[in-house]
Order: sequence, then C-alpha cells, then structure tokens
Amino acid sequence: MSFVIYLSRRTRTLRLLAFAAVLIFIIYLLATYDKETSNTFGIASRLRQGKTVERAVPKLVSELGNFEPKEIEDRSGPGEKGVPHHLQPNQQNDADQSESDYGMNIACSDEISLDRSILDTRLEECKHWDYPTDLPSTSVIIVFHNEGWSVLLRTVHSVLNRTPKQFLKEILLVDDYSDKENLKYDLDNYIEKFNGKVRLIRNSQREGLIRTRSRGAVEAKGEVIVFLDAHCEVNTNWLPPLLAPIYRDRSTMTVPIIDGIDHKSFEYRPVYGEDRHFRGIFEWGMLYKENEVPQRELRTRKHNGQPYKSPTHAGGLFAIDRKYFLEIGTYDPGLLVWGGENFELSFKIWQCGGSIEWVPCSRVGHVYRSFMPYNFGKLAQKKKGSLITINYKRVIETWFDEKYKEYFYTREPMARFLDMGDISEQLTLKDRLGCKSFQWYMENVAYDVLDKFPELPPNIHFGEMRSVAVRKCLDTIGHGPPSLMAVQHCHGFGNNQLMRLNAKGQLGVGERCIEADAQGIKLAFCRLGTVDGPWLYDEDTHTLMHKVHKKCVALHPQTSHLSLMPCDINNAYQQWLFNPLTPK
Ligand code: LR7
Ligand code: MN
Repeated sequence: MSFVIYLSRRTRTLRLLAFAAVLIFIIYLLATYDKETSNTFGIASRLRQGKTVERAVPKLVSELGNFEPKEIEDRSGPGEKGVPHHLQPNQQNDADQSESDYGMNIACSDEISLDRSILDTRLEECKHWDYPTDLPSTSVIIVFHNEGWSVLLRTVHSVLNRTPKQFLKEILLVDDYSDKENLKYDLDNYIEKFNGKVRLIRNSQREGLIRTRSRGAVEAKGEVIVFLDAHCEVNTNWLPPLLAPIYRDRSTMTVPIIDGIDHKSFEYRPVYGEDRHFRGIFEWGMLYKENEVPQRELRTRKHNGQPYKSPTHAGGLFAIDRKYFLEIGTYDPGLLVWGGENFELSFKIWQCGGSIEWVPCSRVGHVYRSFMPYNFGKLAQKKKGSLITINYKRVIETWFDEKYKEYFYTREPMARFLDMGDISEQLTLKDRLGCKSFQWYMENVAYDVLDKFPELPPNIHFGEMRSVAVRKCLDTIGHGPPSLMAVQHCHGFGNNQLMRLNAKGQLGVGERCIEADAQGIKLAFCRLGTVDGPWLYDEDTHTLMHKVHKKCVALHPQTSHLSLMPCDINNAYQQWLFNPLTPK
C-alpha cells in the first residue's frame, strides 16, 4: 500500500514538473515568437541589428547563419564594380556587328572579366539577416538560344562566385538548339573545369524558352530550382533570401529585384532606388507593368528588406520548389517560344493556393536588349497571327472569368479570331487543383490593377481608320508617344493601324491613346486610371469630333498633316471609315 502511495506521489511530482516545464517553454515561445519573421514551423530568417538580435526566436527547425561573403570583392579592370566600359573608337565596327547579332555589345562584354565585381545595390540591413543553415539545395537553370559567349559565362561565373556552396547543387545549362559555333564543343570543354557543378543538356530541336525551362525543371537535381536568363549577374548573397520563404512554405515562389545591365556599356545599375518597392501587375492587353507596392501590403512587414506579395512577375528570374512546380504542371506546354508564361504561372500559383513574393534582399542584374535578336523558328510559321497574342489567349481562356476575358478582347480585338489550340488539359488541371476564381485573385491579390487599368468599356468600332478622301489609313508609323499621327497605305495587318474607339470616347491604338493639341493629332500615353476620351464619331457623316474643342479630325490635302479643323461634314478630308479587319 505504502509502495503504491510512494509511486503515485512520485508520479504526481514528475507530472507537475513536466507540466511546469511545458508551461515555461510555451511562455518562452510566446514571448519570443516574431510574427514577421516566423510562422508555425519556426523561423525562416532573423535580422541582427548591431550586436543585438532583433528578437530572440525559437529554434524549432534549424540553426540560423549569416551567409555574407567574408571579403569584399576588391578588383580593378574594365567594368569592375559595375562601372560602364567604353571601347576605343577603332572598335566601333565590332561593337556595331555584335549589337546587331545579339542585341547587346558583346565586343564590350568580351573585355570585362567573367569574375568582375559589381555594385552591391541592396539595402544595408540585408547584410544582417540570418537564414536557416539547412536551406534546400538548388539547381540554377539557365536556358539559352544563341547567346553571346562572355555574357552567358559571366552569368555562370557570377552564380559560382556569389552563392554559398552548400546550397548550390548545380548550374544546369539548357541549350535551346543554338547554332553559333562556339556554343557547341567549346562550351562542352569549358564547363569541364567545373567538375560537374555545371551541367549542359541540349534540345534536339528549337523548343522556345518556355518548353526549354520546363525541360530544365524535369532534369534538375536540386530541391529548389532558380531560373535565370543567360545574360544576368547575380548580386552579393542573392540566394539565401530567395530560399528562406520557400523553406517556410513550399508553395511560395520568390522573385529577386532586377537591376539593369546596360546593353552597350555593361554598366550595372539599379532600376529602382533601394527603398522604394515595386511589384508586377498587367494591363488588359497583357502587357507586363510594375506598380509601387500598396501600403496595405507593406504594413504587414516590419523591416524594409522583408519580402512582400506580388500579383505577377516579369518572367525570367525566380525560385520555386521543384516538386511543387512539377505538381502544378510546370508551364502550359501549349505556350510557344516567348511570352505570357509569366502570367500563366502567376495566375496558376495564386489561384491554386500558392503565393508569389518579391525579395528586396535578393538582387540580380539583367541585360535589357535593344531588340530581340532571334526569330521564333519553325514553331512560329505554323501559326496564323501573332504567336505572343495566341499565348495570351490560352492564358486568359484558362484563368480569367468571363467578365475579365471581355476586357482582354476589347483591348486586343484581333485575338478573338486566333486559334489557340486545345486548352482542355489546362482546364482539367485547374479543376483537379481546386483553383479559385479570377475574381478572387483580383480582389485579394491584384487589387491594385483596376486602379491603374480600370475595366474597359466596349469598343464601338475597331479596325483601320480609312480616309474617305485619299484611301489611306491612320498610322502611328511605329513611333512611340508623344508623336504625330500620320496616314499611310492601308496594309490590312492591323498593328500600328488597328484603332479602337470605345463607348466612352477613347480612341486607342495598342496600349496608347490618340489625343489632339495645337500641333496636330497625336499619339499619347493614356492617362493612367482612366478609360474615357474626347472623341465623338458620327455614324452618318463619318466625322470624328473632339468634344472639348468642338473640331473635327482633318487631313491636309497637300501636306497630309493631321489636325483639328472646324467641322465640315461635306469635306471628304474630314471623313473617316472604320474598316473591320480579319486576320491575315
Ligand atoms: O527560343 C528561345 N529559346 C531560349 O532558350 C528564346 C529565348 N531563349 C532564352 C534566351 O537565351 C534567354 O536566356 O530564354 C531566355 C529569355 O529570353 P530573352 O532574354 O530574350 O527574354 P526577355 O528578357 O526579353 O523577356 C522577358 O520575358 C520573357 C517572356 O517569355 C521571358 O520570361 C524572359 O525570361 C523575360 N526576362 C525577364 O524577366 C528579365 C527581366 C526583364 C524584364 C521585364
Ligand atoms: Mn532576358
């Protein structure tokens, strides 16, 4: 009996002790739990400020470490520290030749070290963030088609030089059927010196960047994959901040802030100042835009360097859990060559339960080319109409609700006629993943889009605007705003001659608007946040009147100059017919 009492007393004491220990632990957790930097899995990162740690954090999952380089890169030579490099006057021919072959000055790049130092464009606080020491292993995937040698290899070198070794599984180069000689055997030979860290696989036919990236994802060996264009330079300690949010939540895709590398001088410079934050949005013709991050989004953060949510991204540079990317079907394999894949992936991720975060402490430079130096190959010749618009159509038909599809077709009226192929597999996938509506996405994620690009009133007319007097068509002649409009031979292809007049009097061409001032009829930037305009078209007299000036669009019989003149309904030089177009 006494033995039993002894036992139960001991048990009681033990229980009490255990209870007290648990209680103390819970109090400790509550006291140290930092909403901004942690979640239920424990922490994904922490910020040290001076000698004091911002807040003690429960180390439930892993140790934290700071992966800043031990030494600063102190080098001298052409282009070092990211300064512009200029060639000698007698090298101008080489410069011109490479710019026309590659859209960038490869002759200039060739003179800059593959290991050059660049400008650290990060916020100061980024140097003091700590991240888990067991972040996932990463494959950096670089797809390329006919890129310049030194630019491609500087991308590779920058990754090797500025990535903590323990997180870099491999760099996977995927050649999309390049035909430049040096990208063949020479490249195989060159990467041998990296002892397997750099792998190269090649497509047996041109696939375009979208399918090539999906192939890279399948073949990669890392837990996380990071895509980079083949003309990038990663900045100091760029990778850990991209991996931490994925470590915390595998359905988060992360995007670095993109700096600019000048295509002529290879100057490395930030596109935005370090403490203004932007995020990716779009207009209804599916052109990618960036918008200053709304306060509502920034309020949830405590530090300027912390990631914030973004509706979409530019396309080229991002990190994602490899298996997650495969689970959501990689990219729609029906998207061809270039364009729209950034939206497809973004809508899919957000609508199907994931999220996209932009990461201020991760910066990567990208060469913005002067023009696209490659054609779309055989894939493009099979299809009528613009291949990029076909991609957009597949994306909006899969992810938009009916109401929003109308905005796209209003802005891009020719898209209705394009053959987008079969999207039934995409719709099945959307169903299987139980994805939310586009309305949900617009209200909860991309809520700043409608402020900048309101819903579009329907078009009253679209097509060529033909002068009755001279049978020529209103044309932007390829100039950007602000510039004078002109008349040209009507070619029937739309493009610079595809005018849209909407129910609120806005006359648009592409993403631009047509306005008038004392100089004449002009191509102008549309006023952000508005969809109305000054124009009134008379269906009977075929005149186009400016409602404020009460004057009509007139063509000068001799000079062909376009301007506003007192309305004269019998004057053929003031009469315009909207000629509907069909795809050629
Ligand atoms: O057929 C091709 N096969 C390829 O492998 C065509 C291209 N490529 C390669 C090419 O060599 C390069 O490495 O694919 C990569 C991207 O092509 P770019 O550099 O010609 O594209 P871009 O920088 O002009 O355009 C942006 O939009 C594209 C839309 O499909 C891609 O998503 C690009 O990755 C993307 N670039 C960025 O997001 C970088 C930031 C610039 C902006 C805005
Ligand atoms: Mn690019």
